[in-house]
Amino acid sequence: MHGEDASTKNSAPPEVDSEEEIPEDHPRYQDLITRHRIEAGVEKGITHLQGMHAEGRGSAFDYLLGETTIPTADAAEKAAAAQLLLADQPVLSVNGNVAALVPSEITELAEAVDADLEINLFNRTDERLQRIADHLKEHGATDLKGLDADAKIPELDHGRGLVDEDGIYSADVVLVPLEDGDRAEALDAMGKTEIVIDLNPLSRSPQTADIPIVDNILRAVPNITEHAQDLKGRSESNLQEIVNSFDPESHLTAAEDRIRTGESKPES
Ligand code: PTJ
Repeated sequence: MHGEDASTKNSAPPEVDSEEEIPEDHPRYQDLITRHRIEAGVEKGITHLQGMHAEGRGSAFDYLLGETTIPTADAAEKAAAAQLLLADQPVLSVNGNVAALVPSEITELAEAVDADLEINLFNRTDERLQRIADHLKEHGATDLKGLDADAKIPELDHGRGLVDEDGIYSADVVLVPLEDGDRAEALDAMGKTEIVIDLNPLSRSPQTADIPIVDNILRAVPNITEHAQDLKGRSESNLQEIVNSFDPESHLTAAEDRIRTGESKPES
């Protein structure tokens, strides 16, 4: 997508009521799908209005990244799959943007790595929690955590610190996509192994993560699932090797270089 004239290529066809109406041959098809899902999420009461701002930021980074999974992001996604398969108690955290963008895909990932799904909201209300739970169930989720909220992330005030005692609170590995930096840091301080999906390589969340993934969640989640399916049955030592050989710093640097210059540096 680099070098395209965004002003002429970005406009959604008017009056799109369902995503099937978005033409698949549109050069920015994936971006239009993303915008449509977030808009539908807000209308359905599952995505917070601030989720639109978050998506706008993400979309700008994705445009500069070339709307593609760069090679080091693919390596991060493979390492994430291996780490989730190695975990004793993996949990995938779901907020209002994640629920709107990848409800089926995150449910499929949870099944592939035998993880729990936990709804964990920055702007927490019982009404939105329930709507997200219903929405995820419509997309195949069966067992959901996050509704009990019987534990608290230390040093994090308000509803955003509330979690389930038998979910995120006691998990060893947590996937936190599109996360606020404070919460990512607080989870890190609890000693969790954190996997973060975030299109901004400079954000505190990926900077804090053990495995940062700078990629669009729309591409990242299905790719982690695919890697997990390929890696199933591998020995623990082989999975650990995959995790150990992933270098978070090089991935963050490669993503930042790509965003700043539009070019991928050759692997050294
Ligand atoms: O549903 P809630 O109440 O939990 O609120 C969710 C949001 C996302 C509003 C909340 O967590 C928030 O304000 O997050 P931030 O601090 O805006 O961070 C969101 C990060 O996600 C930003 O760094 C964006 O660049 C990134 N992002 C946005 N869309 C995508 C993305 N990363 C990957 N894929 C995307 N599609």
